[in-house]
Amino acid sequence: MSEQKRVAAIHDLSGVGRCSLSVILPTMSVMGIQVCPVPTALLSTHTNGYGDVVLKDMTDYIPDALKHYISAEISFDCVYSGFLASKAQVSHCLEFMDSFSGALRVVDPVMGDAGKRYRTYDDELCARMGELVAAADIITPNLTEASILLGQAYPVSPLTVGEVKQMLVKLAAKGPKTVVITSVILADGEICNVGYDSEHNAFWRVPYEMIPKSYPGTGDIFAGILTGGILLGDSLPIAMTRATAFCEYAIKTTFGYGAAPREGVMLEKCLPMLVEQRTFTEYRQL
Ligand code: PXL
Repeated sequence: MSEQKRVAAIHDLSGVGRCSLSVILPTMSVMGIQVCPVPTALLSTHTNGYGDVVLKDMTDYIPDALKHYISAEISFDCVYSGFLASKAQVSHCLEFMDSFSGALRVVDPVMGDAGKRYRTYDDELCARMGELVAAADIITPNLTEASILLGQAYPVSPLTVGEVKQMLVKLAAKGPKTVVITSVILADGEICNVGYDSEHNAFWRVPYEMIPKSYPGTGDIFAGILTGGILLGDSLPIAMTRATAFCEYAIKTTFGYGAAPREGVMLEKCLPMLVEQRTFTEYRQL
């Protein structure tokens, strides 16, 4: 019997720009996890830097694919949702999660970055994302998405540890046991990914070096590796550190080569790092 974990990844497939399924498939596969893509939309490129995008909405496909998986008695160890193309897809993700009892529910509430919403997300879709968050075990918003979910303004200045803990606790109060917020600038000068395990009342931070460029898809890579780590038995701080270490390495590689940011990180050069089974321990308590 295979012990391999199987994940349904409900996310978009963008042809150019190294984000969403294009980066989740290779990273989680290298970790030894079977990723089954459930595309929410097909896009010619991601929506950030290539002008007018061709987008084919896959809303009708998702419930039909789910029906097929149920009738074929296919099960999943995890249902992981990301970029959604319509409000109806929120209901489809909930149906997917409800259909596989015991599956870990991971919601990456992809909605925006650097204080701005992605152009395909409107108020209603952002509001419905809250329903998915409420049903999740683990959520992985960046600071922009965490602010949207909490109905708060995007913080323009660094946050105190107390303010960050408050955001983590308020998000956990919406339902998920585990909350991770990425790209947080702390008042003590550190740039961190921060996490909260509400069952053990434990707060974590994983600092990383800030690079003065932003690459699309790094949040997707982070969420995929974090999910993979948890499925393979990592604790929260170890999985956060594994995901942070890989993103930092991929970003520094890409920055070092001077590649165009809109193309995302140079993943192909970096994947071998994920074969390593060692644990990553550069986390601290928040
Ligand atoms: O990486 C997040 C993301 C996912 N999917 C699409 C995007 C983006 C960010 O720009 O445009 C289509």
